Amino acid sequence: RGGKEDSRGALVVLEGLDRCGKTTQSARLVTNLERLGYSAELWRFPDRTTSVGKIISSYLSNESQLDDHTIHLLFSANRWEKRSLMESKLKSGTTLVVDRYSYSGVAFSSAKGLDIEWCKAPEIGLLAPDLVVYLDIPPEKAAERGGYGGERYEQLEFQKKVGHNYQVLCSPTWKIIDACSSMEDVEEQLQEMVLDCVKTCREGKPLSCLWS
Ligand code: NYM
Repeated sequence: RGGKEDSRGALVVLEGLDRCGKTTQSARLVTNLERLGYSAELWRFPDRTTSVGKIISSYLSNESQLDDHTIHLLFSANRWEKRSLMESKLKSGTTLVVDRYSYSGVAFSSAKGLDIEWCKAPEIGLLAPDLVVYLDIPPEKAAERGGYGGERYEQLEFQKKVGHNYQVLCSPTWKIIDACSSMEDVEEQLQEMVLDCVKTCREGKPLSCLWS
């Protein structure tokens, strides 16, 4: 399945606070999709492998300082530099499971006090996800999960603001999973939602752009 010229893959985005389980779940999802015979790839933003990504990584680990607007635009540029590859992968039938996307960009930067509309602007024209799954966890619970890794933003008060911003961004089309459920429950719910979405895309749902 997948790889057929006439059917495209789905753009699936996982969002949520730090330590909500996105990374584990997106990896499991890709393994499960492949096991079922679908062509699927795991992507993540920031993509720390590019030259822009390296600047972002150094900022996140507090090795460098950048103006809030500047780093916001770099996060966005890091998505733009992957846009054409993203489009060609999807068109060739590969489903992309993306660990964080534009919503992280807006939710984190606006938690620093930047205007939300300003934050959304550079994302206009990026590919719109076919499905956004929000892994919902209270910030206090996320903080208990083995502690934060010491990167910038991994602080309870900041994560509370980010959580509020996600609520502002959340549209009725988002699917929400209780991230406090067992890993297996989350995995199962996620897979069901994604298979549904993959099917809709294969049946001819057109690709669209943000912010739609
Ligand atoms: N982050 C991530 C942003 O502030 N803006 C963005 O556009 C994206 C994609 O980077 N705390 C933040 C959220 C995370 C951090 O993510 C790195 P991860 O998933 O821990 O590597």
